Amino acid sequence: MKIGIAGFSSSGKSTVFHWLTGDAPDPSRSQAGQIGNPLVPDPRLDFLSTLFSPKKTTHARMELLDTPGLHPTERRDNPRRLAMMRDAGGLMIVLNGFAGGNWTDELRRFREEMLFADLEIVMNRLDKLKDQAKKTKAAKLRELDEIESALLQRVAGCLEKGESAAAAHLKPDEEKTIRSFQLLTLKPELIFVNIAEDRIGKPLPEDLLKLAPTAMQAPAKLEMELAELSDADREMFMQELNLKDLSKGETLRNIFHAMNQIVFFTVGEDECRAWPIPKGSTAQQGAGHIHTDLERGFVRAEVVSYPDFQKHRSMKEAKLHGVYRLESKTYIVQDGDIMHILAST
Ligand SMILES: Nc1nc2c(ncn2[C@@H]2O[C@H](COP(=O)(O)OP(=O)(O)OP(=O)(O)O)[C@@H](O)[C@H]2O)c(=O)[nH]1
Ligand SMILES: [Mg+2]
Repeated sequence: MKIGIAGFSSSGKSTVFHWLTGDAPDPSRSQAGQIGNPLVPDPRLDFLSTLFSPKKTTHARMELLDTPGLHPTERRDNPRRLAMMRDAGGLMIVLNGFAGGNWTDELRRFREEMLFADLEIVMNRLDKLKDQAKKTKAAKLRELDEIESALLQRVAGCLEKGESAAAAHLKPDEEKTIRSFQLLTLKPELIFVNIAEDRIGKPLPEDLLKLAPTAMQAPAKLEMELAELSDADREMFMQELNLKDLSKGETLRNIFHAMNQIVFFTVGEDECRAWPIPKGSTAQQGAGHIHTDLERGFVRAEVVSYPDFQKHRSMKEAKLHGVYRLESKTYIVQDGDIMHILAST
């Protein structure tokens, strides 16, 4: 899943991209959007790896796309920039927490840009459907257009009230009908405030949390500079700054979860691995991420939840203690499950 780093210009997106991916922004690629693939650190996988000492440990990775920022006043180029965000499956919205502006206001204005852009797409499509209705003769096609039209009117109703398209609470099949429009306000999002040193340890403002309850903050630029120091120097600076932990790992995990992604683990002496899947996936769908043959030939999944595995440390011990389960293809995978897929090939 591609996650777009979005925001107004100069909010610190490329700095955040550099911090999270380790890739320095390449100016020649900034217009097209630079992509990086950071892995998602997971202490659970590290623990499993100490148990099995496998030849290989493979963390989940995600795809981050650094997009050029929207200009708040010179908006000529904004449509193209918004289009880049559309292509992403989710958004990390970076607010400028180092230049002294009002973050809540910045978020409100950014959301407004997204709402207007979505409304424009929805209205254009509604106009088109209206024209089409006059020409289309086939009853079946007319019916499909009417369904789509009613759906889009519902979405437009939300957008006009200043609510996101997500507030229309679309059912999965409805969501599918309008998926191709890639509405920005339908995407999962994480609000990230890129703060300056003087905000370390202070909570986010209440009015911002009211708008975005899962918003988080970190001093991206400072943390990147700290990462380049020797361990001793880093500790010294961190103490001086009253910075308890570096938050890159937590930020990556937060993004991952905000995008409705979870992992399941496979373990063994060859490889311990985290497999990213959308939340709500079935065991059979999860198996398909490993190999299509495992999905096709799926018979059962041997499953132990992470806390149980942590306690008993092997499938065998889990079995002895009654926390080992055999699940069918419709089982909904839980974050951290240790799974072994049994398939007929
Ligand atoms: N003091 C301070 N400056 C920062 C911080 N983050 C970014 N900057 C500075 O702000 C300027 C813009 O940062 P970028 O990361 O390039 O911002 P951007 O959002 O990618 O900008 P566009 O791509 O042009 O929209 C640069 O000069 C950065 O050095 C920060 O946390 N603290
Ligand atoms: Mg940038």
